[in-house]
Amino acid sequence: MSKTIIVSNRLPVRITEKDGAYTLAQSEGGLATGLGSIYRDGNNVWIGWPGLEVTSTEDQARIREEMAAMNLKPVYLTQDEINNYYEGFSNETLWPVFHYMAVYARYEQSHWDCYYRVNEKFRDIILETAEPGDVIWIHDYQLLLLPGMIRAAMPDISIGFFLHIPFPSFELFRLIPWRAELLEGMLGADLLGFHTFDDSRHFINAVTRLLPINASANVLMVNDRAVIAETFPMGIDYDRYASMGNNHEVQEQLKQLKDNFQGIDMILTIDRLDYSKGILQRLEAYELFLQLHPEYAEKVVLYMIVVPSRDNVQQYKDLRDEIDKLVGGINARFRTINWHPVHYFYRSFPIETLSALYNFADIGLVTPMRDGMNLVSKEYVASRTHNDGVLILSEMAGASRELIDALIVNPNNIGAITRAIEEALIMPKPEQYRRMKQMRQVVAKFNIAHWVKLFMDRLQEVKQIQQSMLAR
Ligand code: GDG
Repeated sequence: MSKTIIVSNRLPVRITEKDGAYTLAQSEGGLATGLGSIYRDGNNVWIGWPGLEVTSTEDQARIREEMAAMNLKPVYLTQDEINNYYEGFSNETLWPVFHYMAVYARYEQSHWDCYYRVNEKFRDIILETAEPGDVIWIHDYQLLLLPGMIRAAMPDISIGFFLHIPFPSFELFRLIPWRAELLEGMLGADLLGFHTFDDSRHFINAVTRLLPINASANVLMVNDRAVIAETFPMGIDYDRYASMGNNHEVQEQLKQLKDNFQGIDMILTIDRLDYSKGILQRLEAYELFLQLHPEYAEKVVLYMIVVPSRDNVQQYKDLRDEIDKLVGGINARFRTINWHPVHYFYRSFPIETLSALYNFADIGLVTPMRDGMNLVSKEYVASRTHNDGVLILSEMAGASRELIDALIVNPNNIGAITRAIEEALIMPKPEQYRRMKQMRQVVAKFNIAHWVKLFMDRLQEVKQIQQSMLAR
């Protein structure tokens, strides 16, 4: 019987080490939830890196065995590979260029060489498992070469690829020294999925500009094989967020928030520490708001969670220091005896705390400079079971194409964010209900299960299209 193989850089488990003993726990991420029903089924499997270096071969074997029972298969990476493939090429070349921050990009031959080798390492482990008739679904920018490498070994197998971050316009993409190799790698897939129409257009455009391949609409002919590039905006587990307000722990925390912030409007922001998230610009906008509206003193707070990430990299360290400085400056300038205008947390929280905050906050403020989709905006919407609250959303987030009833802003326009905060704070309830209801319908319908099904069904269709073209 054929099986489905999911491949991503990280496995959907959290693995922790204490005194030489390893523990595995299911991860709660959106992708893990969405694909859970697939990889746990029958002899399907999810292949990826367990997230930390395991050096001893005995430990590797033991973890491999334990994971096999969970339908997982680890790809072990050495510290050198983590540094060069993951931190290096993935996060210091592809990430900045794909997020339109090319000034941060490094182009190192040694990073590229290692990226290539690690993609081969993934290929070898897939080839131990894959059989003709199987379906392989590869995820994200760390594995752009993998579809091509598998195609070379198994010319007829079904391969889907989904990119979770934006695909940049050609003028950005062309900067990368290994641009043609990257596209050739991606074109090993039969179906390439992107969050937005623009991302898929940018990809098709890059292919036709850089390779001797023609496109007819979204179909690219690669050696007589039709490859299709299409838009699949990713959704969330709507029911989970919509029902979490009934959870005892969430209710307890919600009660505490109500006691602590009586008569105060809360603006909520949640991001991973990253220069693509527009955290500094958002703080500047809030500062300007407080300056222009002294009447809001003691009546509004910005509740800001920044989840630590990559802070061993200088740019990220600098960003963290800048945030510290700005938050300190705003609080020093505007605070009163009873009131801090910014509540800033540099750490992660359990999902129950996020849910309580999503339920409580009057405004969700999501202003990335660039974001493939942005799931936080959808989680906020799904949690608003009373249909009140206002979402302020950057036009640079993929989610802005679907959540058109948010207050949409250009994240570089500080004045526009400030005005959106003003507008959100005085928005009449009926208008809040109207907008939130529309957005909730979208998030409920195009949920994660819908996304997975749409992609898998389409991949099957593409294979049929290819076969009928061959028969002609
Ligand atoms: C890529 C793309 C695209 C955040 N803080 C905590 C926490 N979170 C959870 C949120 C949300 C997720 O992390 C972050 O969502 P993103 O949309 O930013 O997703 P990423 O995986 O970071 O990024 C992005 C996404 O892929 C999907 O394609 O949308 O554009 O960059 O789910 O709730 N969760 C917990 N504690 C926290 O403190 N438990």
